[in-house]
Amino acid sequence: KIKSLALAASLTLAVTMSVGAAHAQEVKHRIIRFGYGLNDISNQGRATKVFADEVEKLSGGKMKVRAIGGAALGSDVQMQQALIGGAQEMMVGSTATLVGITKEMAIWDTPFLFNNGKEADAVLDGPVGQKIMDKLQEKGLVGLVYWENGFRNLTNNKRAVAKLEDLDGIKLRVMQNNVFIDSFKTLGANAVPLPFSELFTALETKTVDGQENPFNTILSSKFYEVQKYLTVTNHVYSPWIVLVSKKYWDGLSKTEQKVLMDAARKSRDFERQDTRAEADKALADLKAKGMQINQLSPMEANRMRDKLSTVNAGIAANVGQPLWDEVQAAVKKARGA
Ligand code: TK8
Repeated sequence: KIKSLALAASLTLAVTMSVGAAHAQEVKHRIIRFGYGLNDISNQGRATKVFADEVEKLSGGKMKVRAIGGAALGSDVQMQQALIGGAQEMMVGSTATLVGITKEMAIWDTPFLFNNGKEADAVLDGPVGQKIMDKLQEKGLVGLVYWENGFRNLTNNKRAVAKLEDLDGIKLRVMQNNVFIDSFKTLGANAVPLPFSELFTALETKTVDGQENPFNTILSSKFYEVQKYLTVTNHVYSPWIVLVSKKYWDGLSKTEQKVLMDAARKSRDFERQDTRAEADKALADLKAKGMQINQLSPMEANRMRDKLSTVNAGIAANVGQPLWDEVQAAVKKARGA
């Protein structure tokens, strides 16, 4: 009797396991709403298309990504909340707008952290980049990969900014993020946090005088139509991050999760290449569109850097010194120093 009970138990276990295994490999028909803030002709839109095509291909046409750009599903912050609540499946947006959820994300807002894309790739794709990404999970978000938003540059309508003092009193839109608010206040500007989705109108109606974003975005969002002056500051490198709702993710089979992960990696590699190629010629395009370009002299760049060192101390205190040190060490390693 005892033997047959044990047999029954092990049979039940075997059946459960094989059902579990089948489930782990199952790929269901799914529609994934993937939201983003820029328009579909932007680098963000192009890479989203690559992601969508790859998901469809890898899932044999079963999983379909509905790409919804232009912040039609809401601003970065609104979409993050929809993902946490399970009302939306995926998005891509700035890491900077995540600091209210995961404070460690502020590390990527450190002014002048990276000198070039190669350094950024090495640190973001390395252990510390993964560690910071993984912190999102306890808040209901799963980060898949970092994309490149890029090095940010300053535009405005008031005056050519060639030195630190030229920033005085310029009403500058910044992302909804304390490090950005602090940074630009420290530099003398009047920093106004606004979602990206409201930015073009705010510039057009002169609610704000200026903004800062990579060349790619200044071009694809047509900011040149409403901004005269551009200063090449490269003051910070912004990553984008591809996110999945954790509620949704946990309901996927292992195979489905792998489809999303593999497609995300492919989209990342495409996106960085595409973004860099576009950035390389964007400055000439913006000039041709009539923007007046200023290069910041090395001396002025150093003055800005010095002023911003107080901001760095604030970030270190906020994310914790050990994490700050870990990132600095990773940057040093990436630099080969
Ligand atoms: C797009 C934003 C944008 C960012 C900003 O949703 O807000 O200025 O650079 O890319 O995430």
